Amino acid sequence: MAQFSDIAPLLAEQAIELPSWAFGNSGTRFRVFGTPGTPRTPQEKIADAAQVHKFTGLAPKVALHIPWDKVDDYAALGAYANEQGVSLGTINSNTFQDDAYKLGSVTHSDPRIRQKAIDHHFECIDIMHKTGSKDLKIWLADGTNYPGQGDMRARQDRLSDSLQQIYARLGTEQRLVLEYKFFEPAFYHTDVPDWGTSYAQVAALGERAMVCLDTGHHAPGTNIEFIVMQLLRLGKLGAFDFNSRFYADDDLIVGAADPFQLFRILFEVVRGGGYGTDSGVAFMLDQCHNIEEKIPGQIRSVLNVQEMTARALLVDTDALGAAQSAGDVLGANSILMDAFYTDVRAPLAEWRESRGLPADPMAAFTASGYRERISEERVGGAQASWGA
Ligand code: LRH
Ligand code: MN
Ligand code: MN
Repeated sequence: MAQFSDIAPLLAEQAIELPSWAFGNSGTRFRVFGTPGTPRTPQEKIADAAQVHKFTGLAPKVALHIPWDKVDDYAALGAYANEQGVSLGTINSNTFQDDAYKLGSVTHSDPRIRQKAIDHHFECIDIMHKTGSKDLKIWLADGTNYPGQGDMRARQDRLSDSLQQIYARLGTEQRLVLEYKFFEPAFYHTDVPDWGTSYAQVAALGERAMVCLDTGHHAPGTNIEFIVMQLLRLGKLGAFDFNSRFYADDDLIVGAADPFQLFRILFEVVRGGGYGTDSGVAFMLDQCHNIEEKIPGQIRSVLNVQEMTARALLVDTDALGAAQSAGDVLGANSILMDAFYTDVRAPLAEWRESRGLPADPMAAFTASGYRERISEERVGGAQASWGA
């Protein structure tokens, strides 16, 4: 197996983007349990995200969701983020909350509604120019609930046409990243349900259109690392939305439900050239914290990704390749498992200290007094998402 000192320089390349909405109160359709000190503004969400970076060194960017993070002056918001020690990242569009989109957005049969949805994406691109964001991330709630409700083929054609218009509007350095999800809120059919549909749509657009893989958006039992491998092989894996799930789109802390799955995914990322500063694969979290505290929830999340990345980097790929070629089924499996079972927490703590970071970011955040300060200063924090 590789030594920790061999992989240490690679760990320095890790950057995980945080979702602004993880810092607001959000949760299930049932009770949304608030946290004292919840941000009331996009600025306060960014300030909280900056704490995660301050204590872990892992999260230099914050993704925005429009209109949840709508402000008058995006350049000023970007400058504010820089003052906090982070920068603005992906812009997420949102065509799933207006009454107009009840029967669809960019796939809608009514050209006026379709135009409204396209215009929203144009607005997001304008914002990207002001924030310096590279990626426009599109997730669509479009779909139907009943067989016969919509013409699935016509909807796919309209999707393609709308995406073309949006793609054409991007700047030369900007990318379109299309996220898929197998169900919810539509239950009979979803217009972008799987990686294949997302791939077919983005492949038709061009080089700067990519697929986003949200780890919570697959049927139970799906081999997600296979999808990772395939998209990297095809040069179309643009981004991850990391989270974990037991049943559906649970949006729980990444690596909490199934650390082994996270390890397997990250191993394929490394294997396929998707890791590192120049890989073109954006690592993002997409999570909600309903019963746990939000800033520690995000700290735990980035540390989980870091731990499984370190283990994935430790795999002895030469020995693995040899075992695979020799047809050594159990030998190959044990080489992978050796890396997975390696506890990297102590060397990671040392590595953090060597870079001027706290050995234990959770404890350092608790000791900082930030939580107490925001609880006193902020009253009436914002709802982040679905129930708004
Ligand atoms: C959809 C989704 C998508 C949205 C986010 C709030 O389930 O994963 O990425 O933008 O949740
Ligand atoms: Mn997502
Ligand atoms: Mn989701």
